[in-house]
Amino acid sequence: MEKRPDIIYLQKKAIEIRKDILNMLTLAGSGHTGGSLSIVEILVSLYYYKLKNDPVNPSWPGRDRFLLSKGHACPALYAVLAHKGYFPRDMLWTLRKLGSPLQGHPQLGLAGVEISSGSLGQGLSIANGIALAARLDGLGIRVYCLLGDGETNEGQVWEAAMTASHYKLDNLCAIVDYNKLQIDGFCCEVKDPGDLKHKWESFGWSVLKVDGHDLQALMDSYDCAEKIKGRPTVIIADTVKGKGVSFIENKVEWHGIAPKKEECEKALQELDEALRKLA
Ligand SMILES: Cc1ncc(C[n+]2csc(CCOP(=O)(O)OP(=O)(O)O)c2C)c(N)n1
Ligand SMILES: [Mg+2]
Repeated sequence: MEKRPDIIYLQKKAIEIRKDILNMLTLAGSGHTGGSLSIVEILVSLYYYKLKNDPVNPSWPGRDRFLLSKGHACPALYAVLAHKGYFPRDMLWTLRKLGSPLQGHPQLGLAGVEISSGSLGQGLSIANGIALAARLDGLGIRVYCLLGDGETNEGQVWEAAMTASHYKLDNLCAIVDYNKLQIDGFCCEVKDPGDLKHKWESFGWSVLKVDGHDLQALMDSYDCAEKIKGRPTVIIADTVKGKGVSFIENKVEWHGIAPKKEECEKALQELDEALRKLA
């Protein structure tokens, strides 16, 4: 079993990533704030603990693959990739600028980005293909795919879910960012996904539920998923959209807008306070 990083180090890292996300979005003047903030711990626990990866050699064939199917949350992915050393952190401040490789949705070509995404519903199908090919090639890698809960309204997700269980893709782990909100309302009001655990189980998946902001619990769930053989596993990560900033948390209006300068300053103060408490 991999050695676990110090939990305070990871908690601090999560706050630093949140600060970078807010600064990036504020400088860009547009983008997805709530859905980026909700996935920070999911990404930090993957990239700083679970994923076999090599930022110096991002196309190393032996790497585990991470696919951000909910591509609009890419500010979180970009910030984590920069902190891991895939590219210089200064590039973060070019988010959404003309000619920047850091566009509003991820594009292939940027180190660490495995798929272009943004059109919701497609990531799990691609993850199936990668997981199947890896098994045929005897690569011994794992594939992780992060979906939004609203995204699971897409029919393609369920076609992919059937495919994965049909082919017994136990090297595949889906993660659902269960933040209960989507673009213009609460998921249960827009199109109620119902009992997600039940649904995935009936599609032949093994299901784990976890507090999506508890780094230790997330690391446990990735370890547990790896041990489950003969079927794919989905981790339903209970999260709060906008997590970490009081006036952004759980607010539908913070889906597709960036903070203004004053809002960003207020948010950064809150996060600095959280950092001081950890010190
Ligand atoms: C195929 C497709 N339809 C619509 C959109 C527009 N869109 C962007 S984000 C979003 C909401 C997705 O909700 P969820 O998956 O819960 O992600 P969260 O907002 O919670 O991060 C929508 C509908 C899209 N990107 N792709
Ligand atoms: Mg959501």
